[in-house]
Amino acid sequence: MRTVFFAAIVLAASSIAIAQQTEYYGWEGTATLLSMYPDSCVEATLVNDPVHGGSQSLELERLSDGTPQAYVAWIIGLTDGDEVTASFWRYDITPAAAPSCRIWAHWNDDPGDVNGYAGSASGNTEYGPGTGWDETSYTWTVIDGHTGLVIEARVYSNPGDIVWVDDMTVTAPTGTTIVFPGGLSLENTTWGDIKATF
Ligand SMILES: [Ca+2]
Repeated sequence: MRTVFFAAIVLAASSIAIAQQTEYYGWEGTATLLSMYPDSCVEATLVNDPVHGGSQSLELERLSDGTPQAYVAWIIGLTDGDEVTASFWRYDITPAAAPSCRIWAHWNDDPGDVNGYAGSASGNTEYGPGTGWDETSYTWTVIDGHTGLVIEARVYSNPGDIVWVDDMTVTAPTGTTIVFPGGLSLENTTWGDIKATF
């Protein structure tokens, strides 16, 4: 996944004339999540069935009573007025009932810590048809001086509920950094390290 991340940087650096960049993540490697909140709120596993694309998807089993926030992408270097669109495919087969999955996000104004939190950024309130795979997406517009956004997959509504996620796409302005699971060695990485790679 490190290769994917550096490829993303090269792509970003080579497309300065283009306003937006789009990156893709399909859980085909070994990384599951960037982080989560609260701690131990989900069990995240890579599985071979069901799969939307490739040979693996992300399985999320809710462990906590509170709504789990599974961090699947992190966009750094945003400024007011920027637009970020994220989408992923989700799988559940219980129409109008749990388990269900939503795409959501929160602001994170600390570019050196994926666990930084600067308030909810809302998301797509639809739970989907619950008839197998469907794609959910949302577009966030940056306000109030926020500089980072963390995309979440949320699992509703009870401990033991399981959903699957696959084929994620994030579009953000050129010049920002899109981080996917496994894309950074977060515990050893500072914003200075990130800047130094450009
Ligand atoms: Ca996949």
